[in-house]
Amino acid sequence: MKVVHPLEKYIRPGFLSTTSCAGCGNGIIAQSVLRAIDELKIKMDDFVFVSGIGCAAWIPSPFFNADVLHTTHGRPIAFATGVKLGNPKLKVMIISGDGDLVAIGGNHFIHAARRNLDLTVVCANNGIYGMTGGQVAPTTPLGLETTTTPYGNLERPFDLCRLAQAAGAVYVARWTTYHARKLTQSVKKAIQKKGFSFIEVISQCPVHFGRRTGAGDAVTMMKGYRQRSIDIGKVMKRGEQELKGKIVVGEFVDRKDPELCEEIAKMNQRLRWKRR
Ligand SMILES: Cc1ncc(C[n+]2csc(CCOP(=O)(O)OP(=O)(O)O)c2C)c(N)n1
Ligand code: SF4
Ligand SMILES: [Mg+2]
Repeated sequence: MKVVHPLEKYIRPGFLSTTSCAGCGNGIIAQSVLRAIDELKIKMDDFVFVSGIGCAAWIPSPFFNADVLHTTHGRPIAFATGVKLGNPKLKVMIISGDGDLVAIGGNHFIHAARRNLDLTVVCANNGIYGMTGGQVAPTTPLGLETTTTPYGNLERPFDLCRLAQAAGAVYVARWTTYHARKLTQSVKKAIQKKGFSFIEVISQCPVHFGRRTGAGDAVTMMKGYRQRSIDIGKVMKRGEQELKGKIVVGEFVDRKDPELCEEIAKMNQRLRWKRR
């Protein structure tokens, strides 16, 4: 008897193999996203998935059996903005890497959050430029030796969740690939949320981050995620020293704010009345 994976129905026929290296966290992220869609029972036809360039950009493209835009490096949010404004009924989800979204794409990221456009952004944060050979990213931890920081990274990394929060996102959460079930629940919330939702997933790149930096193989990296994670609810009780090296996980923001497409629709309605 042929055993069929319950999520296989969401994969484009003929695209069951993956471009990711063995042990990469991207597969876990793909599974969590598809499981969330499955549990919500939303049709793939209702979605447009958008990614930029990088290993994480291959999570939806070409594998998800839906409309998928594989765009240019740093520009997935710009393309997604056009898609959403063109047809606000669509559910637009961006899945891409940390470099793509917050290095070259950083301005698109903060302004989409500021506008509170109804987009769901899932960032696979492996702390490095994976696809191009392990260069430093704005998420690389201090002191880390990468291809482009052979004597250690001197630049402080961004806290992506705090960045999204400060820019105006209405839903912000961080998980690691160890938290696959919680990630699924979080993606479900983000999809249903009206406005700019951001989920950061700390994800292992065993090939570049793991091997070059001594973080180890995929299993060792994921064990590290489990050991180092601390729930945001427990953070207040801990001192700064105790939080050193920890990964704060959980929901940072879950609130309401006027959403851009709805505000545009209201404005058009007002203008129609005025012209009568
Ligand atoms: C305009 C432009 N600049 C640089 C590149 C080269 N480039 C492709 S992917 C990438 C970084 C990928 O890192 P990230 O977005 O973190 O994705 P990952 O591979 O780590 O998943 C870079 C610098 C490019 N394709 N286009
Ligand atoms: S290079 Fe790293 S991020 Fe890219 S597919 Fe391989 S393990 Fe994943
Ligand atoms: Mg990366």
